[in-house]
Formats: sequence, structure tokens, C-alpha cells
Amino acid sequence: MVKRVVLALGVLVSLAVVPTTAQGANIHYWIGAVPTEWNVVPSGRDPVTGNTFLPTQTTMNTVVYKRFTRNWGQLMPNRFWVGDNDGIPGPTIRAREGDTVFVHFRNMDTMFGQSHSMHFHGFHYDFSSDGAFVPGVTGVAANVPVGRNVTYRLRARRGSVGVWPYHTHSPSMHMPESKTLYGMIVIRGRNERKPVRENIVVFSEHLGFQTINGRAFIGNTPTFRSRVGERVQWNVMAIGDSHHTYHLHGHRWRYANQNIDTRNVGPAESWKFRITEDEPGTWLYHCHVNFHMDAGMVGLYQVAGRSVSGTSGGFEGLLAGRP
Ligand SMILES: [Cu+2]
Repeated sequence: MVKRVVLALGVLVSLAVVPTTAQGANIHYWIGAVPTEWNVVPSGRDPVTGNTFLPTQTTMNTVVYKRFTRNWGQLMPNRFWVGDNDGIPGPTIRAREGDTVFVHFRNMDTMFGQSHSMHFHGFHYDFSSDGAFVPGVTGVAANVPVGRNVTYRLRARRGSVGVWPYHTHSPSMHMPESKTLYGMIVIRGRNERKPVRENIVVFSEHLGFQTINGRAFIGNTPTFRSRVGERVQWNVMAIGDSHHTYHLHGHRWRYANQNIDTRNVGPAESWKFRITEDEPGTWLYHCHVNFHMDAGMVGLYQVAGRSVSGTSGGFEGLLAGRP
């Protein structure tokens, strides 16, 4: 009897030691710095003004982050619009509070032959995984030569929940052809529910254009889609030298105890908000700095009604030029 009580107590004690929330997972990413040719205005036109551009004005050789399958098997497929593996922004790194993320990085920049790195906001990590070059102090992970691999170990803790940038922080971050080495981190709370849709908007500037996810003008920037009744999350971030004011037509959300429909985002700042969709339409989202909008920082958000027919109204024609 005594034995049984002791055993029961032992079970109770061991249960108490086990955390009440689920243990975090170990997540692995294989991400390379890959040279690529990038067209900022693949349609060659701004459908609002009718201005046209030649490919020679809108195309650059540059270096981007791309994700590979396990152990560098092959490039992960790209998905339309937000892509996730077309290069700008780089692949989205996802985790939940409690997870440990291993990012295996390989520098494949044979085009420019520069050393690169990855530096992550939001996560907790040891100094050796900082990925930021300090002369005479940091190791190879802060300045990875072409052909070399390193692994960054990142921990998502309670203070890590949110959306964050990652980018190169080797000396190459000061070179024009490496200004395209950036991407987004999305860390969910342990018990935070997934939104039905997630729209990623990264403001930056390339080749003199003001870009959203590396593209300029409607039909080149992402066209996001949703349906009335869906819970939609917008992740907004800026990279580069400018401050932007994200604005979404026909919608408003709560921030700092007030209703807003426009919010600032400066270099390396990032934030998210959620809305439950109730306004069908083909809405503009854009930076409200006027000359930024004029230079391409504008896109469409198409919200269909509950019926299948939706509200596309000539919208597909706008996108005809998109590859
Ligand atoms: Cu702007």
C-alpha cells in the first residue's frame, strides 16, 4: 500500500516537471544566397498612368535568398504572387514559441564572389549565431565565403512572437548587389491560431523604383485575395533607407488603442494586424508617401463576396502581363 502511494506520488511529481504546454519542435531550413536576374516591372508598364518601361530599365543581376529541400536536395518550388521562393523577399522562416530553428546557410554567390551572412531579428541566439560582422571579433558565420556552409541556431521564446526581418549583415550589406538579401520571420504564439490567409508586404527600393516584394506597379506587386468572412493577417515590413506609410483601402484596425487605416513602418521595422474580412471589392493597398506610390509602391487586394462569382470586374486583364 505504502509502495503504491509512493509510486503515485512519484508519478504526480514527474507530471509536474513536464511543462503543461507542448514542447517546441526542432525546425530545419536550408537557405542559399543565390545569384539571379530580377525584373522589377515584368509587365513593363504602370497600368494607372500607362507609362511603359524597357526590360533594360527594370532588370538587374543580384543575389537573393532561396530555400532548398532537406540537405540541399533541390530548390523548393515557388508559389504564385507572394512566391515564398522567388527571391524577394527570401523564403519566410516560420516557427512557434518554444521551437528551435536551425538555418543551414550556403553562400552560392558565384556571380559577384562576395561573402554573405544571415542575421535574424526576433529570435534568441548565442553570439556565434548573430551573423553580423564585427572586425576582429566575429567568426565565419558573420562573413561566409562563397562555397562555405554555416548553421545558425535560433530559439523562439515568448518575446519572439511577431513578425521580423532577416538580412545579410556581412560587409556585403553595404554593396548594391546585396540589397536584395532579405526576408521575413513569422513566429506564432504557442496557442495562437493561424489566420485563414496571410499577406506579406515588404517595402523597399530597387533600381530607382519603390517596391513591394521586389516589384513595382499594379500587376507586378502581389495581388492578394480573400473572401468575406475570412480571418486575414497582414505582415508589413520595410527594408532600405526610407520610411513608409502602409495604407489599406476600405479597412481599418486597432492599434495603440485607436482605430487606424494607415501606419508607419521604418527600416527594419515590422508589424502585423488581423482583420475579419467583411468588405468585398478590389481594394488598393499602398505606401501613402505620394512619390513612393507614383514610383510603384501600390498593389491590389481582391476580396470576393460570399458568392462564388466574386467582384473581379476587369481585374484579370490588369494582370495579363504578369509572367
Ligand atoms: Cu513609402
